[in-house]
Formats: sequence, structure tokens, C-alpha cells
Amino acid sequence: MTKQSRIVQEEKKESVLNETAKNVKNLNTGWRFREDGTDTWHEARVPGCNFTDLQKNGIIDDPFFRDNEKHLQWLEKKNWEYQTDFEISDEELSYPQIELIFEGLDTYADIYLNDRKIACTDNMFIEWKTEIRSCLKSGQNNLRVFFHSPILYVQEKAEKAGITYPAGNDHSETKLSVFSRKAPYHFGWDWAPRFVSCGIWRPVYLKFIDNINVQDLLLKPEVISDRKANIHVFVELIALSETRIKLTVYCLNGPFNVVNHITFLKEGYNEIKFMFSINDFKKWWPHGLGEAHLYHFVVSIKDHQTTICSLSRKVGIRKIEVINKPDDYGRSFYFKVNDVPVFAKGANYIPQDSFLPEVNDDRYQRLFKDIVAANMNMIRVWGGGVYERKLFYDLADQHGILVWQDFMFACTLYPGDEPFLQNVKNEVVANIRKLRGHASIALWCGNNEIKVGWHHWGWQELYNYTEDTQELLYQDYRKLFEKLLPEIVAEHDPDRFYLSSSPFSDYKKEEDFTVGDVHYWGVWHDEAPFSDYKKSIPRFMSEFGFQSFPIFESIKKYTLSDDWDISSPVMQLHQKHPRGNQLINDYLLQEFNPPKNFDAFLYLSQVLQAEGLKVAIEAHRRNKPYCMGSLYWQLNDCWPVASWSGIDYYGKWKALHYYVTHAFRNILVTGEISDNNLSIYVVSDLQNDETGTISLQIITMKGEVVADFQEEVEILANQSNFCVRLDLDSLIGDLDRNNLFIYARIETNDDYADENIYYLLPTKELSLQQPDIEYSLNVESNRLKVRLKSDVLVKNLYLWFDSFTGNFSDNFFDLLPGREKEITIPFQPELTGNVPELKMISVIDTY
Ligand code: BMA
Repeated sequence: MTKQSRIVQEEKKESVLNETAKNVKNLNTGWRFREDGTDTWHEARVPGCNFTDLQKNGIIDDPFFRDNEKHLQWLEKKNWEYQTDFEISDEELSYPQIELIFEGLDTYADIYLNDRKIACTDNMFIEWKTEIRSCLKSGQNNLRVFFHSPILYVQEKAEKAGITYPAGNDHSETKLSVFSRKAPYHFGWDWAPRFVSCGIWRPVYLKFIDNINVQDLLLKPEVISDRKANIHVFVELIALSETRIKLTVYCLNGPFNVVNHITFLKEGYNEIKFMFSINDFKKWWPHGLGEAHLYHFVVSIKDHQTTICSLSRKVGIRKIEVINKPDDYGRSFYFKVNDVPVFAKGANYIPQDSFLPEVNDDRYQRLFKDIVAANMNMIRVWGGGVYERKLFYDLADQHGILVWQDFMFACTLYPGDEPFLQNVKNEVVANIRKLRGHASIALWCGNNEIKVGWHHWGWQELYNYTEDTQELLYQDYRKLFEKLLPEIVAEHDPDRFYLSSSPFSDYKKEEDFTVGDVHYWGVWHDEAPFSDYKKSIPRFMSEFGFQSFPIFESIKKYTLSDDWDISSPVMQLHQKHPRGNQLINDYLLQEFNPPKNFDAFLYLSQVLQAEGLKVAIEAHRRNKPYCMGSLYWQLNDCWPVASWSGIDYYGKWKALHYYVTHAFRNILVTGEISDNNLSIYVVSDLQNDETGTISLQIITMKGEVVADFQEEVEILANQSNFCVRLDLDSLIGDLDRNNLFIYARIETNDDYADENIYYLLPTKELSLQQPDIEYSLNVESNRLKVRLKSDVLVKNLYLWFDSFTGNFSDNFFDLLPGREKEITIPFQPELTGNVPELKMISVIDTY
């Protein structure tokens, strides 16, 4: 071993040790809380919030159960007090500076240390740091946080403003949510309950500072060529006195030279910038296009011979561009990664819980597994929630999931006064700087649906705004989203694209579909049929969706048997869209016979949603490259509810999630039936051309093949390849269409296969027959394998075990007559010993 490499080895060891920051003291323990004005203190959890703390102390019932939401609204008008005691040693007190850091306070908090007020906060999305050494004492210290009611606190502001803001999703008479920089969905949404919480929602700790306090470290990659990349290092630090430091940068998983940078620090704020180059690096690719390779760099900072800190950063080296330019059709909107145009496949993400501290690491890990399993490559962090925690973006980096990041503004106008804008400025600067080092962040977007809201939703008349008020509101909108935010992005993250509002265009006129991104709600809100998805193809579809109910096993977790009717008060409370149940029912009866019971209705609502969105996604992909993205509304839920989600609150995949797993595969065989012609396409998201064989069969419900067609096809890379058009009349003749289905399959010479099934009539007109399903269950290397075979076609077979909560490798699928299907179920403790009874339902069981 050379001397140089020995040094590297030792430094590596040291950095790993130093990663558990030795100068930090966690203050998340020993907390108690009470409602202001009451005497008894109760145990509290930090990070946490008042609702979950009250529940854990048995003072309130589970807020998600039955109609408890209704009974818990009083909490929002109360103030809450939290406190803890902690010890400080003489040694700790000997540090010249000590910072108290709250990573997140929700929202209006007065912070007292040993009864001295040290800070007041007013933004949930900001980390609050205060230098507190002079307030600390050796021995026991007391830290107290007083939370003002987020409702009472802003009432005066609202009265002064004298404007009713159009916050349609805020479930209260007076729309106070717009005045607070607090997660908008806490005030209610068309899928969210109203729980206006308070609490220390992210960790709190002390940081002991010797001489140097690192404020920020960014390693920004720049791809120069396929072989060469530059890494720009930016460090910001505060030095209590002048000193000389050495920064050493090394990579734990790449054969790059160690880089040393020596510099002098002046007293106070210092900015250090330097750059180094690396050769023969691996690029970071979105999921499905290659490896999401991350280089693990460590930057260690030494003051003379003492290591002050070693900070690690995982860096994905890639180039991301948003191509949003006039073109032959109108104005394009797509992402290019490493010069490759990428069709974005994914969904809109909302916070995973009404009570965010409840979302533990496992839930994040599981969600990303689900995203990857569904062959997605993009997630939109929607603007009515929160800027997510670091783990979310780390997982996105690791799995190659591009993140469309909204700033937290949605579906309403906001105030434009100076204090509000200053507060927003602090929030946006802080969050951009926190997130800009992540490879996955693909764009910043100012807000969700405020521009379309202003221009197309009739707010002016609805809220009776005078001309002057209209002028003021629109100017305030422009100040915030067209001036302040783009300026901040340009200053702090100049290479990332900023879109002022999503969508770029509405969906009511034909031209809307030729420019930028669209949220298409013709299906659902305007009650257009699913077939309209085929006509309504934008350049990039950033929202479209349809609701369904959670499956019965999930419903049982938050209801009692008395509630098992979609019009029961409890079920209606867990349906936040005013016309939701009616819309589901109307669409459902166009496709299916009336379901015989509640259970059947729930199941069919899921099949309906999945079939509808399949139409949309396949149409978007067939129209590549005109259309370059398909992000449906919505990936997940924040509580148990009827909603547009593909995964329910308990993590259970709905039919939709199983369907998109298929619809987002890299090679998709897809068909379109119009004017009695069947057109077949093979859409490829791969970077290399392939050849393959398309086969089409027309099959009866009993499995008799009545027409068979095969053709060799070229599958050109990154394209939608039109393959064949067949005249259905000549293939089918006078056979009964209700007894037939079309089976399409592509097999590539690379051993990849994809298949798809189409019907010629709505499901209720098909001659489905009672199947005889044979199946076997075997435990094989920690998985349960289920092999199934049926004598006739089984439409949308859903399988489950009563005692098992996990998801299967496939579900809600059509089981072809006479053909074996194998599915796997990951190992779960419930499945050891006696395997429980496999339960099944399919469409024919619902009438
Ligand atoms: C979209 C979203 C949300 C809403 C959803 C369903 O436009 O941006 O505001 O929850 O529609 O209505």
C-alpha cells in the first residue's frame, strides 16, 4: 500500500466515524405537553403533534376512526404547551457557541429557554436556529414551546386583509389557511380531513460550535463529456476567529484522486468555492434507463491538525434539461436526461399522513419500493403538502426517481404584503438550498393550479371581487410566482428549470393540448367518458385521475359493520369530494351491472378506476413524442378515504397500482380500437432498437382461438412504433362479440415479453361465465407461489388472504382460459405455518 492510499484509507475510516456528528445533542426526549390553561402535563413525543399525543395518552380516540374527525375540530382553536428538561455539562458549556435547532415547528411557536423567550416562529417549512449559549446553565435546563392556535393567530390578519381568498379546499367558512405557511392540506382537501395540528414535527437538537460552523455544503456535478465531469464544491461557514483550514474531498466508491484545498478563513462568514474534475465516471440515470449511480463523497475539514467535521454527500452525475420551447405543434414540454428525451411515468405524491411525524422510515422505504415496482421514473411532490424530509429525496436519488418539486402553494391566491413575501422568501431559499444537491430534483414549480384557477375557474365572479381587488390579487400573484420565486431559483439553483405554475395550460380548448403541461379533468370533474382520454392528449400530462374506494379489508379498519354502505354518514365523511360517490356510481353503471353489495361495489370501483386510467396512460404513451409524460393523480393517501389514489392509506395496492405497473413497462404493447379497426403499437422507452414478434389472437371466453395473426416488427428505440392495423369485421365475421376478447403479445429477440387484453364491448355486455379455478400454493425460497388455471376467462381476479396485508406480484388481472398464471407473494410472518385460505373475487361474483 502506498503512503497516499494509506492516508486515504485512514481518512475514510475517520470520516465514517465522524458522520455521527459528535457535536450534537439530541433533545427529542423527555417532552410533556398540555392544553394551555389546563394543569395536567402528559407525556409527549417529539417529533410529534398534539393530535397524536392526545391519542397516545388516551384523551382522544383515533382521529381516523369512523366520524372522529367531526368531534376533534375543537383542537384547532386551542393553544398548546410543550416542555422538556435536559442536562448541560460544564464541558458542553465551555463551547464558545451553542445553537438550538428545531428542524420543524408547526407553526406559531414561542420558544422559551429557562423561561427566557428566545424566538417566535411562523413558518412550518423552515428550520429554526438560535444561538443560545448565554441562556444555558450548567446542570438542568428547561426548554418550553408555546404553540398558538393556528386559527386564532391569523384571525386578525385576515380581518385586516378584508379579502376572501378562494381557498376552496379549506374546509371552513373563513379561509384562514392562506395566511399561514403551514401545509395547506391540514385545513382539508378533496381527499383530506381537516386536522389543523400543532407540534414539534421534526427533530430538535443542540449543536456545539468550537471555532467553525459549517452552514452549507454543496457538491454540484457538471457533465463535460461522456468521460469527464467537473464537481463544483461550495462551502459556507462561519469562523469565530481567523484560521487556516484544509478541506479534503475523497470518494468512498470511486477511483478518483483525493482533492485537497487549503484556504484562510476570516472572522465571520466565509464562502469557499473550488472545482475538481473526474474522468471515467458513471452517469446517474432515471429508473428504467440505467443505473442511478451515486458517488459517495466525503468532505473533511481540518483546522490545523484537528478534524472539525466530515460531511458526506451522495452525488448523482447527470444533466437534466426541461425542453419547453415553441415547436411545430405549439410548445413542447419534456425532460431530457443526459441528452436522452425521457417519457415521464409516474404520479402525484401527497403527504403520507395527516400527522406527518407518524411516517417512519419504513413507510418511506416501502413507498419507494412501490414506486419502483410500478416502473415509474417521476414523482411530483404536489404543492398542497410539504417539502419532504431528506430521506424522501435520498430514496429518489437512490432509485432513479425524478422529482418534480412544487413550492407549497395550491389552488388559491395568497397575500402579497411585505411580511408575507419575506416569510415565503426565507422558506423558499431554505428549501432550495436543502434540496438542490439531490440528483433527483428535476424542476421547481411555483404552484399548483393557481394560474388556471385565476384565468378559468371564475374566482372573480364567485368571490365578487371588485376591479381594484382583482388588480391587486393578480399583481400579488405575479409578484410571488413570476418575480420573487424565479429570482430566488436563479440565485440559488440557477441550472434548474422553474415553471411558474402547473398546469401551463387549461384543457377546455383544443389549443390547450398543444402547449406545455396539462391537468386534464374532463374525465371525473366534467363527467366525460373514459374514451375522451384518447382524444385529450397534451404535450405532458401532469394530472388526470379517477376515484375509487379502499378495498373491504382496509375499510374494516376504520369503520364498524353499521357503516358498510357508501351512503352511511361514516363512509360519506371519508369521501371528501362533494360529488364523489355519485360520480363513481354513474361511471360504474356504464361499464358494469349494478353491484350486489357493498363489498362488490368497493372492488368494482377499483377495477373501474384502473381500467379508466389504463386507457389514458396507454394513449399518452402511444402519442410519444408529441406527449412526453403521464403523471396521474394521485399516488397515495394521507388517511383512509375514497380518493384518486392507487395505494391506500394502509399501503395496500389498489387495482390501479397493479395496472400501472404494467402500463409503465419499458416495452408496452398497446391497442386502439376505432371505426372497427384495431391498431397495435409497441411503445419503447429503451435506448436501443429491438426486433420482435407481435402476435394477436381473438379468443372466446372458453379459450377457443378464432383468429390468429403474427408479424415480425422493428421496435425502434425511445419511440411509439405503429405495427399493424386490422379490420375487426373481417377477423370476427358474425361471431358474438360479447363472447370474445383480443389478446396481444410482443416478444422481443431479447427475451422480453409484454401482453395486453382488449374487449369489444363494455364489461356488463360480456358473456362472462362462472369459472372453475384450480390453484396450488407453495412456499418457495421465502415466497409463496400461487399457480392458477381456469376453464373460462376470469375478469379481474382479485386474490387476498384475510390475515395478510402485503401486496402480490400481480392482482386484479384477467385470467386467460386454459393458461396457467403464476404469482408470487413476498414472505410475511403471517404466511408461515398454516397458509391461510386464499380468497378470490372476480367481476362475475359482483352481480
Ligand atoms: C387536482 C389537484 C388537487 C385535487 C385533485 C382532485 O387538480 O391539484 O387539488 O385534489 O385535483 O380534485
